[in-house]
Amino acid sequence: MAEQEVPRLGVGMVGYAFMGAAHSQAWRVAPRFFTLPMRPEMTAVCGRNGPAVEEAAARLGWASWETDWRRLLERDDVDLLDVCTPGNTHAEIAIAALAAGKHVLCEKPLANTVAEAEAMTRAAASAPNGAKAMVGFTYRRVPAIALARQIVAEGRIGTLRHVRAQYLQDWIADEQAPLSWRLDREVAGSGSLGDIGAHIVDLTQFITGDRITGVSGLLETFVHERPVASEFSGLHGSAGAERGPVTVDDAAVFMARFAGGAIGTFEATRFAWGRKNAIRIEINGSRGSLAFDFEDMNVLHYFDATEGSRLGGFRRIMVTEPEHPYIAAWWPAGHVLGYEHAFTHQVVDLIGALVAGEQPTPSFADGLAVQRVLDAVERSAAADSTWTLVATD
Ligand code: SOE
Repeated sequence: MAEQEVPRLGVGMVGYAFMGAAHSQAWRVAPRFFTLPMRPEMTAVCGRNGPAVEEAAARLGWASWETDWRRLLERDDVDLLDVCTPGNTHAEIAIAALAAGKHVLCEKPLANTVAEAEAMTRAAASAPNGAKAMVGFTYRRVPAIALARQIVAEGRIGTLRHVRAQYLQDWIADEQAPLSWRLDREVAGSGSLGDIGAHIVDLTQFITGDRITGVSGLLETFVHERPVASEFSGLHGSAGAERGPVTVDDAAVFMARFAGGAIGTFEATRFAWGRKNAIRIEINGSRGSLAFDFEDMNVLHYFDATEGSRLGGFRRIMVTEPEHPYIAAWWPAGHVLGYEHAFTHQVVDLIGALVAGEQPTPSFADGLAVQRVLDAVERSAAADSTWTLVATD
């Protein structure tokens, strides 16, 4: 399709820090590598600080900027709001955008509470103008993860028995690492549980095609007070003399049952020295196993138990072949992809769904399902790890 024939999608992005930069990269790059049925236009970026958002617009490639997100709803040249702000603002912005008939891409976790996530899901279900909503559980779009989903869906792992998931980081393992909004319950909702535990809940539900039904959880805060940061770049900030309280969990572990009979163990922490962004998922079923580690994100390990014990063994699949999900648009085999590519794939899939008039996934209902698991873990942890059922509709 010639470029001028495809309709445009005016994007307005709220927030321009770490996630905003990753999303900007995706909006910029997606139409240059993928043939898209709609042309995204980086129409406006929004942030409260005028000079800072003006600078970000120029640096990240946005055509204009605003200091109030409500302005984006009034603009006819904005069709979609990309919400890259902390969790405490997601519900208000997303619900208003959907009511105004704008599509929404909202960063994870969907919200800070189940009630907010429910309201957002209702808003998505009743949005005028065919507006659609999607939550940004971006790691689903890592090619090796998408391949893992395919392998499970093809029945190659058989009946699922074990789901083992860890999300390990170390950016606050240093007790002097400064406070960021991610350590403030009012803003972030929870700590490691919502920030990174949410990802492994979504990923395991996505790969298995199953839902977590009950949990027993444990939350811990190791460091209760930290220096207040003056400046932040990505996850790291410069500390001043002032100190403030940490009001979220530093680590979360929980056991889980899946509806299909599998049992799971989950661990999310930002205190695992040496582990930078280690999302590790291992699945064992009646016919085989899968293993993935984001720190080696182009690789998926697959064990096929039907091969027998003499020559059987874990197969290291380099997920960079054109047959693999998303790869054909990129480089020759072995020319590996990185963190930012999954954000590009997210844009590609979102646009594909919008043009087809389909519900993009993960939907707000999927985001709500994750929120309910997080909520059950919190309730369980508050009740001495009592077995707690995950709410359903
Ligand atoms: C910080 O822990 C963080 O940036 C998370 O907020 C992201 O969701 C995760 O993907 C990377 O780490």
